[in-house]
Amino acid sequence: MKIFTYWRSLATFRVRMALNLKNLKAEEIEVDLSAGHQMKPEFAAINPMKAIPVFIDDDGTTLHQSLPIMEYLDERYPDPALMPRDPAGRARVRALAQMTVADSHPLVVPRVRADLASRFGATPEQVTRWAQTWLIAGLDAYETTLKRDKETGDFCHGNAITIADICLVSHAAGTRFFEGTIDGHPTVKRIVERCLADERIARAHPLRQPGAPKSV
Ligand SMILES: N[C@@H](CCC(=O)N[C@@H](CS)C(=O)NCC(=O)O)C(=O)O
Repeated sequence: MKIFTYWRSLATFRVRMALNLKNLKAEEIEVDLSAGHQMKPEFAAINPMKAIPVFIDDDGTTLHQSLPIMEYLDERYPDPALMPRDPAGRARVRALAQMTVADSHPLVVPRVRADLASRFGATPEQVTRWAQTWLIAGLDAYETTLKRDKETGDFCHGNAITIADICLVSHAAGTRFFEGTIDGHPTVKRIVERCLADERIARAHPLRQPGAPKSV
C-alpha cells in the first residue's frame, strides 16, 4: 500500500486517520505542496487534479479523493467500521463529511489561495481572512447540526468514530492553520477533543508528520 502525502495536507490527514483506525500501514511518498511538486507532469499523470492524497493498494488499485478512499478502505477492511449500517445513518455521515470535503476545504487549498494572491492581488492577511471565513462558516453549520440532531452522541454519529469525525477533525486542524479556533463551537470541540484523545487519530495529525514545524 502506498499513499502520496505531505505533512500539511488536510485531505491526506483524513486518509492517514482511516488507515490508522484500520491498523493498516502505507508507504508514504512525499509530494511537497509548498514547492509545487503536485504540478510536476509525473504526478499530474497519476492524478490529473494535481492534488493529494493518492492511494495505491497492493493490487495496484489507484484512487484519489479522500472520501472515496476512506469508503474503499472501510469496504475492503471492514473492521472497525467507519460507517453506520443503516441507509439513513450512512447518508447522514456522508453529509457531515461533505460539509468539510465538498463545502469548506476546497475553498482553502493551496491552488485557490495562490490564485487569490496572484490574480486578485490578495495579501497574506486577506488570504488568511478568506480561509477563516469559509472554515468558520463550516464550523457554524457543524455546531448547529451536531447540537440539534438526536443522532449525535459521543461522536458525530452515535458512540463510535465514523468518517464524519475524521472530516471534522481535519476541519478543526485547518481552522488552526489559518489562525482560528474551535473554542466558540462547544459541540464541535467536545467531539474533536474526544477524537484526538485516540492515539490512532492523534498520531496522524499534520504536526506529527515528518517535515512538520513544531507548531503553526
Ligand atoms: N477533495 C480532495 C481535495 C484534494 C486537495 O485539494 N488536496 C490538497 C491538499 S489537502 C492539494 O493537494 N492541493 C494542491 C493544490 O491546491 O495545488 C480530497 O478530499 O481528497
